[in-house]
Amino acid sequence: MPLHNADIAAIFDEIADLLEIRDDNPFRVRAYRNAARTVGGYGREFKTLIDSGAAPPKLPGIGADLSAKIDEIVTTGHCAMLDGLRKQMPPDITELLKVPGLGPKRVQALNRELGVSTIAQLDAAAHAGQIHDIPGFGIKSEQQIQQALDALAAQAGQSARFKRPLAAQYAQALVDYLKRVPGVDQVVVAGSYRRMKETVGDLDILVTAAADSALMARFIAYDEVKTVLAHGETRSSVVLHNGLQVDLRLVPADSYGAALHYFTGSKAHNIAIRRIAQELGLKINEYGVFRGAQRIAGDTEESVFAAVGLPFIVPELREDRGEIQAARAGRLPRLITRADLRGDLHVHTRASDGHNTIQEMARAAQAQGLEYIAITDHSRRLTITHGLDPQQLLRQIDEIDRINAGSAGITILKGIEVDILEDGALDLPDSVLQHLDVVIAAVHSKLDLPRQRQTERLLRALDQRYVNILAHPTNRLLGARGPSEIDMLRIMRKAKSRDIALELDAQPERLDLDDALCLMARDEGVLVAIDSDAHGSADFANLDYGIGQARRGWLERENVLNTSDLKTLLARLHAGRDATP
Ligand code: DGT
Ligand code: CA
Ligand code: CA
Repeated sequence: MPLHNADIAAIFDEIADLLEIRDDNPFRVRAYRNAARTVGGYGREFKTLIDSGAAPPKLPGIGADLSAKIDEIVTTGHCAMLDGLRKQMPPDITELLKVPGLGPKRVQALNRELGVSTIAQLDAAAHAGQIHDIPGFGIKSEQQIQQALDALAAQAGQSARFKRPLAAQYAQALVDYLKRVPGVDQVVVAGSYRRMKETVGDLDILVTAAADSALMARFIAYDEVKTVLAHGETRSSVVLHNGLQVDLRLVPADSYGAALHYFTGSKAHNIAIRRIAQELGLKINEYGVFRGAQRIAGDTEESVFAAVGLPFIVPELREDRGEIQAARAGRLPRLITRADLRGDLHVHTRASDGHNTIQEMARAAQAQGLEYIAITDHSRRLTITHGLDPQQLLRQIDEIDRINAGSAGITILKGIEVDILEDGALDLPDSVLQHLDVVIAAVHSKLDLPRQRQTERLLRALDQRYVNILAHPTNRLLGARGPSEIDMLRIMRKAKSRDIALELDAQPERLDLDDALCLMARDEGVLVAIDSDAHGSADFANLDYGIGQARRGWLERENVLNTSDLKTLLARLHAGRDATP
């Protein structure tokens, strides 16, 4: 089975988990955690580099010891240190970390106090009411654990969806492989992937090829393939080692457009288009558009849309959420592109839980074509992230002034990601916030308050004078945590009245706002800030995911705060402060 950076990262993460569960040195834990992040986010495969004899790259936080471990993993497929740790610990204990709300510390306590080391034992202990007596737990946490276990059990019945970065890594490698098969012409990934959905259920790949190409044989022989579900002349399906299903279809060149339209979907969009075709006396399927027996369109997607009287609709909009009516009326949005983003307003550094310095982040942002970034580390309340207190923040402000004075090409704005406390007050006083260019307010605790209280909490935070942006508004984590209960319409209207932007946090596991909420923000006239929430210099790539989500949410350049040039941006940020609550 091929070895990817993600596999190396998983090994480092497991080491960090095990070390943390057995209460090892926190710096050691952090070193493995950071290494996992760095390796997982590195753009080139370590295995390819090491196999080719190239010198391994020098990466921040990867010293000689970790470098040697990477070498060992790549060459042997194992890590002796992990094997050793596993032998010392109960075999399934890291499974417990998958229960939302259980971190290594709590797993350790459960194991120490109750001998719990499996999900089944945890379930039994929760049912027996044994958990709430452990120091640090209580009736509430016992209930939460039970709920989380029920949710996990329900999820186990459904097949997992893949987050975009992982799907993209496998999709691109497979497309490259298929393009190298002799006789193959076009290779395109359709389905939800092409519609830029945040997660995909499976990959749907279309290929045009010469009649005598060995496409299907080569496809099922791909080295990532674990199981072949179907193998035919025009259609095959496989499951890769990581569990991702791939459906491959060979389509005739003159049906390419019709097939691409059909397999791009969504199903709801297809059905709506088919209804229009029927009204026009046409038949539409994956082979083309037909009047009687005569084919009138289908070689390109444009021809398919034109046959039903519509201009081209981009894949991101094809959800039957009004795109067909808009296309008819000539009112399709001019969707935002990555090139429209002039800056990034949510960036972390080593001062809190980031991995790079201010200068390193600025350089990386500049290389991505950005004109400004805001440094927005966490505030003091978030102790696990080493949040800044007023003195530390004021020192960072001075440091940014010095860096800005001595460098050109990119402007560094002074900011903070200030914690919203349970009552909606902020973690830092106005006397400190007033020195900043950008204040992002964010909830990181008490995510499960009842709807009314959560809404009041956010409304109160939005009334604080210096707030410019509400970060990751729902706090959902894809596949792990649902959105907080919030009356989003009231939040949006308050934000609009105070010139506050809502964030689309572009971390691929957050993508919060989601597409539907972006659409709502657009309708309500609230500005959206598309931010990387970068914690390392490679994370500016997140902006692409954010743009994908924003496009699915119909956002145009005018709807997004950080498409402004610096002067306009600063004016907008200041306008909010002067709008009286
Ligand atoms: P996924 O894989 O769950 O993320 O979502 P999709 O949209 O990729 O769905 P998938 O893989 O089941 O099918 C790919 C496309 O094929 C889908 O977007 C539209 C088309 N399609 C599938 N089933 C039907 C159907 O019953 N009717 C129509 N009109 N189109 C369909
Ligand atoms: Ca699919
Ligand atoms: Ca499919």
